[in-house]
Amino acid sequence: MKILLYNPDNGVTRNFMPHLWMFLLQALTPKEHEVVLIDGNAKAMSETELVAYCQAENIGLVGIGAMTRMVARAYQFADALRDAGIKVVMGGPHVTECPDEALGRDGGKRHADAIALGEADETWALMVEDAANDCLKDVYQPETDPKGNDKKPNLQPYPHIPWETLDLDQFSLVPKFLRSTLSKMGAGWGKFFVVPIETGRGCPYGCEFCTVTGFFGDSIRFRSNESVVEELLRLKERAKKERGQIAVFFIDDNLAINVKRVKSLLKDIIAANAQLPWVAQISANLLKDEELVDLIHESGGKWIFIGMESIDPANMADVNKNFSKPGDYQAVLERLAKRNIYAITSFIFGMDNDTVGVADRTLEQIHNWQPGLPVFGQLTPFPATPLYTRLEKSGRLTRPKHWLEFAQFVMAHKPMKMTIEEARAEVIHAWSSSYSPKRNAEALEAIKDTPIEYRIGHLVARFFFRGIYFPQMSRRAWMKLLFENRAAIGSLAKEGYSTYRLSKKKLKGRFADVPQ
Ligand code: B12
Ligand code: SF4
Repeated sequence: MKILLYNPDNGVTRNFMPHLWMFLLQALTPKEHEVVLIDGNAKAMSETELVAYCQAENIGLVGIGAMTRMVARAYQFADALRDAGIKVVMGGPHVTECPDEALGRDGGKRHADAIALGEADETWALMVEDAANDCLKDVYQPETDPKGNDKKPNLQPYPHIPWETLDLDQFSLVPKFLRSTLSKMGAGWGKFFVVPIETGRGCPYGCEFCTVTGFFGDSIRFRSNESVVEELLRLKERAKKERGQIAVFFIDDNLAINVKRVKSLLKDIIAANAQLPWVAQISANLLKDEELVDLIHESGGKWIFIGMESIDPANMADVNKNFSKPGDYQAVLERLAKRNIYAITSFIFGMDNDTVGVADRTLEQIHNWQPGLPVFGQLTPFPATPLYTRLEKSGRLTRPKHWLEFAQFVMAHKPMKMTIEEARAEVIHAWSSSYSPKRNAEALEAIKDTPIEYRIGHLVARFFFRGIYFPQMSRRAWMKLLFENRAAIGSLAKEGYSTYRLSKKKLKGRFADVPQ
């Protein structure tokens, strides 16, 4: 049977990185079946185009994964495929949290022939076999322990994802027309992939708005260091062969949750010379450790995603995230910046103690910090989270099924001290101020003493990261962005060119005395 694994985009913006679940399930598929992957973030398709593709390629089963944010779109694709007689199975956080919706047991339309609840590493092969034998059950769930909890995969051994041979072309971030020219630059920039790798699963912190503790559990399972290092080495080899660049996103929810373990992993990466530029999520409380930050730097860490959420400690207490102290943020960012590591700082507005002006108060703080990539969202009650239950019980949900009527930056409940419209205006104000051409130029100015490659990386990251949250899909939108930032781009290009000429001159001088 030929299987397609499909991840829809959210219809508004695009991710910069493919989803790990697709590669993982592909690796776990029994060998007699062929699996192809399409990520709507990389290859935009309409429902009609996807159906036509599946018919032309004789696809017998489509597996669709989705976060809550893109589930309405996932249902549209699933409906179109099922209407054309193609079997659809679904999995991922949203269908696990709302299984009745996908199966049409809540009175709505049925969207999937079958669903996988929770982690599907150990149920996927059975699902595929049942689909091939035309005997799919409605629900596939991992075995449970005597307490009724899912038995979780222990990640040892970890499936072999064949990065060295996978066709990754759809995921390259370099536009086709620039590939040939850029492949000749330095070590080669003909292709640029951001590849997801996990080193562990689970989080014990249980923040009120988050689905992770409920989904993956509060105890953490780690892969062995050897298996992570081996995967990095294969990726590094591939980047070299293709004259391209590969960066890694360690998608663990908190890479440093066990400090002793992460230090040993980073030391092993350094010892094996398996460094690739990497990004990871680490909470601020764990970044006080100087040795850890040194190891992050030496092992290739470039950007750290920090869920700062709010500069107001009362808000942090409300969402059960007291372990992260706003008073520590500045020192953490300085510690990172000293090693040329920058932070993606994530904030949530519309928390219970937020009032009008929260964006400006937050921006004022951010402007005093080392420049990073701030991102802003509004407090969102995802299904099956403690936050959802609290708001539901107190009758505060204004759109209990907000995912079926997605509206960007519009809250699904009434915040305590401001209106939904005010909260939306705060989020938009924070975004537009943080990524205006003026602010981009200021950020570059603030790091003017760092080597030029860091500053180029910073500006490029600013352009790409914004695209996860704002429409930036068309060539026109990109051209507009580049035009607006032409001053910053021009000055970096000028400096880059003179640095290049200078280094060529120096090289020539060094060889002048060598007999020809
Ligand atoms: C990496 C990541 C991202 C990346 C992008 C996603 C990517 N390309 O990987 C970035 C940083 C861009 C991102 C952004 C967002 N993210 Co995010 N992200 C994650 C993260 C940390 C890892 C995802 C991952 O790969 N997990 C590991 C894999 C193995 O797990 P998995 O995807 O769940 O897959 C397993 C099962 O679910 C199942 N499965 C999954 N799909 C399918 C499909 C089929 C057919 C089957 C059978 C099984 C199956 O099998 C897999 C193996 O067991 C998760 C947290 C987490 N630990 O999962 C949050 C998470 C998915 N993100 C979340 C959210 C909310 C967001 C944002 C909406 C945040 C925001 N406010 O803007 C944005 C949305 C972006 C957008 N464009 O719309 C939530 C989703 C909650 C929910 N119910 O939807 C999560 C769970 C985190 C949280 N705090 O709760 N995210
Ligand atoms: S927000 Fe981060 S730290 Fe909090 S529970 Fe979720 S994954 Fe854990």
